[in-house]
Amino acid sequence: MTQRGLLIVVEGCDRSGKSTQCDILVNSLQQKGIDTELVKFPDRTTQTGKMIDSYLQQKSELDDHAIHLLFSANRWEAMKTLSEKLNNGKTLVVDRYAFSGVAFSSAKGLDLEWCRNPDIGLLTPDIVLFLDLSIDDAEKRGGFGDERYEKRELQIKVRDQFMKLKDDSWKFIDASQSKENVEKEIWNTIDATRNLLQDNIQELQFN
Ligand code: FDM
Ligand code: MG
Repeated sequence: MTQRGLLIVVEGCDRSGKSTQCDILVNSLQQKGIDTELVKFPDRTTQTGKMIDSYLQQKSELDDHAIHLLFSANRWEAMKTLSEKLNNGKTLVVDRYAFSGVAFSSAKGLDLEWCRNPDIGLLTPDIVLFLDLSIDDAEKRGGFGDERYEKRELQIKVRDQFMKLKDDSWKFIDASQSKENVEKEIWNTIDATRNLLQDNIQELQFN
């Protein structure tokens, strides 16, 4: 029987280096001979993803609850494919997941518990890496972009919400270090967790 792949989630505020580090991690895992694929949420290519993309680019307006549910639907529609891949032995590195969903919407003022509900039942990550960077440091990295949420005040609130969501299983990575050092710290964390999980890998869990 093939051992299932790992579901590795990478979270963090904007400009923390998530996407760069996800690419590096996928490459490193592949080089070790581990069948790995990158997944990104929101997936802007699907029908829900196109609505989300238009909203983020401020080309359309949506009620805060409605966009929250769309982000969640965007994950739900991927679950069948992702669980099949994992069960076939593929490891997935996921750039943002439901934690971003709850952190951003609750930072806008929606009730935290209400925000959690639509994501109940999604695949549970084996590892959550949180790329930790202060908003001051994030801003020093050339400022935020033009998308809807890329504003200092909101980013500060999002970070506070992430801190409410974290639990003991999260691995905090100091994202203010050089790219190479962040890469090393992530690799060491993954390697340790992988060894730990290898002998004791559970069936896929749903939260
Ligand atoms: N975002 C992302 C949410 O508000 N909810 C979600 O569920 C997810 C996955 O969308 F500002 C926000 C976070 C970010 C924006 O993300 C787009 P990327 O990673 O910058 O594409
Ligand atoms: Mg962005």
